[in-house]
Amino acid sequence: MSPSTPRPGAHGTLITVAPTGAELSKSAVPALPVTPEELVRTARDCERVGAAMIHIHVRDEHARPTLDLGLLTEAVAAVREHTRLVVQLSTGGAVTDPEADRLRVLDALPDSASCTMGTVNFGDDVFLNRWGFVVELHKRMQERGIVPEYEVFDLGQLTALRRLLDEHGLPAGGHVHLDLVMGVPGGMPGDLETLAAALRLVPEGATFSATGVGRSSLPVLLSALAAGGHVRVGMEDTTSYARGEKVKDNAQLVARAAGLARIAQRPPIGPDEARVLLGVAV
Ligand code: KMH
Ligand code: ZN
Repeated sequence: MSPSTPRPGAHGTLITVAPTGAELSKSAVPALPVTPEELVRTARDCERVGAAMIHIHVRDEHARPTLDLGLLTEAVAAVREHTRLVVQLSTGGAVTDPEADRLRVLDALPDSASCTMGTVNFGDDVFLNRWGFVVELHKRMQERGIVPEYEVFDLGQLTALRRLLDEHGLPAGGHVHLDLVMGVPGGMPGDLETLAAALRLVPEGATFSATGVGRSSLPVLLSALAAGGHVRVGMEDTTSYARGEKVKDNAQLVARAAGLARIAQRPPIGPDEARVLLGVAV
């Protein structure tokens, strides 16, 4: 497909939900889905109101973040059994997770997996993504037919993405999709000007979504829709719905994104269209 031909599904909006993440504690945020049952319920609720893909981090029986392969495999199977959502596993994990565990995530054989394009300060921590590690993730996903979503926390990581594609070829599925993760303390800010600057560096023919962390959630959502992009929302990224109002659940955030996408005349696409858009095998 030539870069000038719109991809199937490109006239609508792909909404990804990131329901849990690895940073928040269940005790601080009781609405956070952490058990397999809560994950499946969230996935179903979010699919019903417009999500087409789910970005999953799992928790252990103490609600602590884990990259346990058994739990990841069960989560993939459970979400597939109860929804049509494109299932994406996080290979980012928590900032403390070793590289070997993060690579092993791919053995759970999700449809898609995240692949962060470089190291970034992450609040008081460092989210480490060495070049050699990024290349290894990219190659293993190529071998296993897993479609990456390249996570971009700062503008230089878009240059790294171009280098990755030049040196190691297109990902599984043949299409490049990336997510601009904006507003992380230490990464690029979540505002219109930075989104516009990032768009100049997005590889030709690629699709993008954007995620605004914390207070940047709404400005990034609105800017991404206006720019013809896709969006990621969820409690991994924000727990505040409005000034002084906590998020009730993930579906509330998806429903708001879906409503805005409709207003923008780019209604949410379903999971089947998302598969075509991303190059995920049907
Ligand atoms: N939890 C962050 C350190 C990803 O999922 O790939 C990394 C993260 C990115 O959430
Ligand atoms: Zn994540």
